[in-house]
Amino acid sequence: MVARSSEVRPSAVRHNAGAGGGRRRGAGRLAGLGLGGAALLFLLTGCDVGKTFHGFGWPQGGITPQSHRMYDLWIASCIAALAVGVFVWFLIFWCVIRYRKRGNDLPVQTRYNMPMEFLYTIAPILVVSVLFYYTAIVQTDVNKLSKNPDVTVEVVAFKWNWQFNYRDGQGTDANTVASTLGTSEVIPILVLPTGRSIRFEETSRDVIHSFWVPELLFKRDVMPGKIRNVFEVSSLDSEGAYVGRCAELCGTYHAFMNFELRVVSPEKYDQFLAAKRDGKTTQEALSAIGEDPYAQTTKPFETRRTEHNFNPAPAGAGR
Ligand SMILES: [Cu+2]
Repeated sequence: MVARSSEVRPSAVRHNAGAGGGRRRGAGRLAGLGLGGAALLFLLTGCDVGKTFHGFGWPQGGITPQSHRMYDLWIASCIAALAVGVFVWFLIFWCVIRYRKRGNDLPVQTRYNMPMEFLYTIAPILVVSVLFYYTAIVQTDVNKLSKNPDVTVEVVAFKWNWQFNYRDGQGTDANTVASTLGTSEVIPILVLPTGRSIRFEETSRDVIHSFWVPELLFKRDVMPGKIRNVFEVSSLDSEGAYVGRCAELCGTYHAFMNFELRVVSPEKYDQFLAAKRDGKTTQEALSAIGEDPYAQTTKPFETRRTEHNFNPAPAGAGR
């Protein structure tokens, strides 16, 4: 049975009788809730929320300004989602307890309550608009390309390794001045300087791969054909060795497709590039600038390819 809105039920009368006091109490509770929320927010901003909650599942310690902005967006979105979630849980449990069944009377019906319906509609739109606004700002910043980046490197992916070409300009018309090629025995090392803007121009020789250095908090697909996926970081902030991986399942040895990003000082980078231009190998050039010539963060994988397991004849063949 559905109650018509014109019906006045005993429970409704009881509620209406105390409506003035109830509304005041409701307003008081709402104010208390708002104050509590503000206090919680104040407390949370007092400490490093990201660190306390381990980045809410995102890697911490990004090494570019872009990664810091993406990280902050992630943390803020998580806090917003948690705030909404906790508020909804509170409302659910409050309704369950406050309006649990007390008799056989149908409770007061609140259909066509315009303020409530308006709130249902406007609150999600507001939340989504705020999230969209900040996402658009960060995304635009991350995708921004400058006219004249300090360093341009061409990332060439192939099954199943990487080649890094240091370029003298942007686009396909530029020339490669030095190159590093990965093999099954030696992990390719991409040497880049701190404090300079770097453009990555990606292209693939065969299938779709994905260029991923976890510390950039960023990955971008490497596409075959004429598509050149380009992105930039405005600087690399800390020297060190960072593992890089292919993040797109690209075939049998996809998991072996690792490389290393080695971030060095601008002076060392210039010396490295000069040595490479002089015809030195990447390992010799790294040794010349006092760096470990081999990858520190990953090692070549054992492909376990032998004459016994390489394309073995199917069982029973030849009998
Ligand atoms: Cu791949």
